[in-house]
Amino acid sequence: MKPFAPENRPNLYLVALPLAVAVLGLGPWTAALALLAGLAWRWGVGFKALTPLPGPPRLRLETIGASHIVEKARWHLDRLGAPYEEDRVGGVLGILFLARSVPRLHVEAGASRSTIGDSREILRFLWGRYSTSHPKEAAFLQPTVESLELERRIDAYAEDVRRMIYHRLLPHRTEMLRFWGSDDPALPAWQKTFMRVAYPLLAGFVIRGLEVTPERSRRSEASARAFLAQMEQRLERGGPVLQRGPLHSIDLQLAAASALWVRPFEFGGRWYAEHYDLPRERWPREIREDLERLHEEFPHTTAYTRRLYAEERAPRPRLSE
Ligand SMILES: N[C@@H](CCC(=O)N[C@@H](CS)C(=O)NCC(=O)O)C(=O)O
Repeated sequence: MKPFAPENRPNLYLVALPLAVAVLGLGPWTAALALLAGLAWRWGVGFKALTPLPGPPRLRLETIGASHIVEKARWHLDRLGAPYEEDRVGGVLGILFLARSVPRLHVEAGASRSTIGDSREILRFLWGRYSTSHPKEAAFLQPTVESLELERRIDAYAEDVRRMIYHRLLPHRTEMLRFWGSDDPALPAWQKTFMRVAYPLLAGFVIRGLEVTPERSRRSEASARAFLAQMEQRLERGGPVLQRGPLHSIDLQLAAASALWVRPFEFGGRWYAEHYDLPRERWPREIREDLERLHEEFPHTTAYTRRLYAEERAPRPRLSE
């Protein structure tokens, strides 16, 4: 989502070329030469990127603001201590312009570059990459039959929570824009301006794309409650979710998926708290009251989520590679 970055400039040039040809009335030979120049530029940029990078592959996590699915990947990287950089984009823009979802983990090694575009696959990659080099730190990522089955159900619950929150928050433009990054000083100005100007378009896109209708939201709310009722039983004694053994990735996944309604202060880390989060008093009152009713209804999940965030969310020391 950086159209003006040096590696994307040839693409911009090629997109603008037909317009320039029409406006300037360039003949076929000049147009062909201009096209060849653009293709050569793009080819050169591509080859430059093939230069091997020194050291191990670099990890870059592409994210948006208030996403609990992004938070799942970010928290796992932080807890593992994997060295990575975060690359934030304004909410909804990536899916609207590039048809891609977040989180996306880019593994950059110069000549070979890969991208993983699904949070579950990111967790499997981290387990594969770090389980032998750092077995102690990566142990919480080990998948089991039970954890994979729960992961599938937590992902479905996370989608229900997202629909519940969008349904309530989309009519509140200022608050929604803050969650999408309108106050983030690190986001490019064009993204923030676009989000503000095109808010009705973005909101409509979310409503259609994620089926944020009153009926679907009601059904999501019922499924989320049914799932939480089962988690309450599992967490009666204070956790962990698997009811034995040390803390596991599945605990982090449940806490991250619940974070949008539990609202732990530590969600997303320091940058998020400063530029995305809304203090309690700035939440629209009816939404806040609705969410706080869930705290009373599901006290074990609420307490467990708060505890994990307070005790386990701080990034671990970076692993040596
Ligand atoms: N199954 C995917 C779902 C990811 C997903 O739905 N991400 C949302 C954010 S919660 C997204 O990409 N939204 C588009 C955007 O805001 O650019 C995963 O687990 O990674």
